[in-house]
Amino acid sequence: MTRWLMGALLAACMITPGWAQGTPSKVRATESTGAFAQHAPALAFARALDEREGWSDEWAQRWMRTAEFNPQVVRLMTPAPSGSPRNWAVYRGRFIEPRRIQAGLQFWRDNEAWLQRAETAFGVPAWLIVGIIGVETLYGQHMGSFRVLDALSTLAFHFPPEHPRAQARSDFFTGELEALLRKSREAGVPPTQWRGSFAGAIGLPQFMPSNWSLYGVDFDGDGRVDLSRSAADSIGSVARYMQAFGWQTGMPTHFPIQMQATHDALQTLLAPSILPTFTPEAMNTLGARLNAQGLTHPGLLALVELPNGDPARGGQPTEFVAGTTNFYAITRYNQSSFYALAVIELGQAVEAVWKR
Ligand SMILES: [Ca+2]
Repeated sequence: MTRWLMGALLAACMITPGWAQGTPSKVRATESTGAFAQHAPALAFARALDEREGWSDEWAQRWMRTAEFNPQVVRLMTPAPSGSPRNWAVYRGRFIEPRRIQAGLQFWRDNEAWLQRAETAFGVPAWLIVGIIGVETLYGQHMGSFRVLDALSTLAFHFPPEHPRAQARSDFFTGELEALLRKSREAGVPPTQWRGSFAGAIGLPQFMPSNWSLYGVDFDGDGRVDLSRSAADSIGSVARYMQAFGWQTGMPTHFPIQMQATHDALQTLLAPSILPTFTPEAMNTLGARLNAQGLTHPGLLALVELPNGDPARGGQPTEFVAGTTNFYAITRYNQSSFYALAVIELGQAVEAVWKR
């Protein structure tokens, strides 16, 4: 058994154990044996943070020294060699399936009042929240067992250099490591205690630490935001996040398209990617034919391309939909049109059964 596997199994047995609300002075780092104990850039980062925050107990430096390098995190973050073409049908099949729809129905049943309250407070529909939490973690069943402090330290200081945006990503994860240290101190929780994905996302909605601080909601009113164990807090936080990123109550997410565009027109339509850019009339004129509802949509649209593998090797033809600004808002959670459409279809599939 590899050390990583052993760590993962151990972590799985103690995912987000309960903690008492502590105070920073009592939550002391007792070991200083991590791989980052001798890592000059990491320690310089921590020293600067301690100085900036006025942490005279050297909170950041002490915890930085306990962080471990995790090679599995680097492997998972390294881009796969470009090979098989993207396939929406395969991706969709992983999420829009009976087991996940059933679990979504149970989640809706268990949390009906919270979902309703979120809808009222933030204008974000229950089906969208159910879709997001279902795609992210299967309603809390797959929240990740990586030690978040190790994952973020590894990605901040050893980001795979072959990634096309390595420096920007490394900066991003340094910011998230800072947010984790700050959040932990505020909550009186040892930074080593958080478990999450290999990218450092935490809890039922897989929030990054900075999002936890910015958009976390104590929806059940117990005095803290708990995204690992409180479905209510997770529901409120997802709703607040979607509201903050421009969700507009009542606006559809997308419309069907009958594709009749020429090759050149298609390139024009795809150039802005998922950013809504075209009026319905312009899109229709370029050959992406909308139905009556799409044609009367008052806002801008994006042509969303959904390849189904390589048609020359048995793949189905590429599908297209017209995404509204609400479709775009979902991609602020995860920048992928496959992700956004899976969230929409899962949430609406669960809602269809719920309302039956
Ligand atoms: Ca709470």
